[in-house]
Amino acid sequence: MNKSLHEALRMSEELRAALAEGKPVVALESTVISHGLPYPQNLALAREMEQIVRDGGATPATIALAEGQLQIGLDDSLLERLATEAHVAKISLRNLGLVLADRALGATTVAATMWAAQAAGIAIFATGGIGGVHPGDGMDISADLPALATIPVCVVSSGAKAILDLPRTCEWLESWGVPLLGWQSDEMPAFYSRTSGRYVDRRVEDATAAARLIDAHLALGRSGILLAVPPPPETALEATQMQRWVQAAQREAMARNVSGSELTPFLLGELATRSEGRTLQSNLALLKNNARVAAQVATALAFKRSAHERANARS
Ligand code: PSU
Ligand code: MN
Repeated sequence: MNKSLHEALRMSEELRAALAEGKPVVALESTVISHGLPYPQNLALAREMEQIVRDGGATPATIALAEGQLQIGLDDSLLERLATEAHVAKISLRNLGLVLADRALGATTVAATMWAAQAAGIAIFATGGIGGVHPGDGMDISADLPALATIPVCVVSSGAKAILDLPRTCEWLESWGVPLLGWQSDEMPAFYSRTSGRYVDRRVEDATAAARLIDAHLALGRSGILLAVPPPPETALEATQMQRWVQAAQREAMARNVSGSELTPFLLGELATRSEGRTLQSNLALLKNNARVAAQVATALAFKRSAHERANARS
């Protein structure tokens, strides 16, 4: 790691120790807290995800920008600021350095969180849904996709958010060499819905099977890998009903000229209103479930890597 990068990263002592000892760690993003969910559910969710990771035997590493540093492993007061402050910058790869220079508060998207995780040596990252190709002329593509194409980190999510063009998003990931694993499923989930009609590259039944494939892919050091986890059935929403809400939200965004980084938060808010909170309940449930699965996979991966080291030490 070069000197200025070293200075730009701040890791909690707990995490530093966990990583040095090869213990399981799960990275968590912060845009979902600041821009993806309303207060106070966002703060409760941020705390719950960390607790779920701990209950799963791993150390949580929530990531954000504050005081001119990329902070990995946040204290509760920073979680609270991310959840409550009105002006939190949404950080992707394009503005990461710029907001570091401003020393402003910033919440990391999937793209920026992947980058930070990789810089810190964290392999597994849990979130709700990745960004992708927005419907329309195919020109609005989330920086999450190029991040997945170039950063060797495993993203545990329920696929791409429901507001996106899922077939085009999957095509993009295929072109750029990002494998799709399905958690106990042959199908790619569609965020709030368990089915999409698109198939994954490989189905995995448990964390050990997932860790084996993830380890082999990440060892190539080329690109990320997606572990797609269907949302819990109790709060999953039906695909055709979802499509009606999504189309209505998209018409509203067009009418109000919402675009750029504001589009995703706007659409998520519209969906929550139109569904009378059902998308919000579903989103919260799948985020927690993904944290639980990620902790299992991080534990299996740490076990596999330490077994490998022990075998090497013997030979
Ligand atoms: N997952 C959620 N809610 C969210 C997001 C993910 O359940 O709000 C965030 C992620 O941070 C993701 C971002 O990177 O939305 C995508 O934004 P955009 O489409 O502007 O790239
Ligand atoms: Mn965009």
